[in-house]
Amino acid sequence: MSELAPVEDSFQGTVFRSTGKWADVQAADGRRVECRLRGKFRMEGLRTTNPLAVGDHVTWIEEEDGTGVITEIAPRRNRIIRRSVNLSHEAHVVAANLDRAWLVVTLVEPATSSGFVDRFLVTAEAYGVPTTLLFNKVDVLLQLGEEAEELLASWMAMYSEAGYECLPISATEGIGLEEVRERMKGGIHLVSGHSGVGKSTLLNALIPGLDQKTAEVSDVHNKGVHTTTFAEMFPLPESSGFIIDTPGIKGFGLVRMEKETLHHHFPEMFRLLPECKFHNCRHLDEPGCAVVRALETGEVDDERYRNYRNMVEEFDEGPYRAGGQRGGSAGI
Ligand SMILES: Nc1nc2c(ncn2[C@@H]2O[C@H](COP(=O)(O)OP(=O)(O)O)[C@@H](O)[C@H]2O)c(=O)[nH]1
Ligand SMILES: [Mg+2]
Ligand SMILES: [Zn+2]
Repeated sequence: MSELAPVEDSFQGTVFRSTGKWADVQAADGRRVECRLRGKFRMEGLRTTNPLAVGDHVTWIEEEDGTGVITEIAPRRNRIIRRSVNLSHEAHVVAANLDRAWLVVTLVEPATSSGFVDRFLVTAEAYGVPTTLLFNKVDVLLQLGEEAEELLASWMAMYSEAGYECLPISATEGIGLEEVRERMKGGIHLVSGHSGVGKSTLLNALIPGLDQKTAEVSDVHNKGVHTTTFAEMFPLPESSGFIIDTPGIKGFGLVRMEKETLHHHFPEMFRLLPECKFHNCRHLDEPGCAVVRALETGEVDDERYRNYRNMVEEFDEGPYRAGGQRGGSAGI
């Protein structure tokens, strides 16, 4: 008589929706299974309200009733967390294992500020998530004439020189979307940006049949009702990629960032650090600073630098202050 326990078949998959203890998991072959967690899981020593997040890679075994039991959560490559709404010491993991963030920016209707963009980019850097800027509504810009076109060109120059991929698109006219589709084949992608910039319109264009509510609908019928913080992930057609929509989340939240190393998250400044006289130069008022020199040649953009200084000041005064209400975390 053998004393070996029977070997259970286990499967690999990715969580594409998660509400508390249950998660919807998609297997590599496209099969979808509703799974629950076995026992207690604690990832990375974090106290989280949700042990499972969208984007988590899991192992599960099948139950007789067709549901699954998750036995393992793979270590996360990265994750976005937010402070839980109810319990201030617990974090809510919004999404995990992101390959890329796509920040939708509009220069008109509505105008996005570079301060907002830079805050997002700094946080994405700190989380280790590469970001592409999508300049949406270029159809509107093109109708506004030369000045508007120059504005777009200057923004694209500012961010591509800083090291970010920039794509001009129009979600309604289909401009530039083929490139976005191509770039999203495979991997997990997060779409973010201010309200009204066209995120839902973009998702609808990328995923036919998705039918996410856009401004025209939601403004009339359910003004300001988008309060859910549960992210949802949708499979992209004709690809193994996923796209994440985060309704009600305007930016990345809660990342531990030290005031002293904030400048590490500005890639164009970080590149210059070895050329500064002091190895721990913060590019503020130190002598022999290569970043300050680069401002004169235009190698570092004034506006990016100004936004950096503003963030440093906010650390000193405000909500990011170490030991302050947010415990030294920068929330956006
Ligand atoms: N002209 C133009 N309008 C757009 C474009 N993309 C989105 N919109 C419009 O902008 C408004 C807000 O779009 P929506 O997708 O709801 O924005 P969200 O809040 O970011 O999800 C809607 O009226 C869309 O039709 C675009 O590329 N060009
Ligand atoms: Mg929307
Ligand atoms: Zn310096």
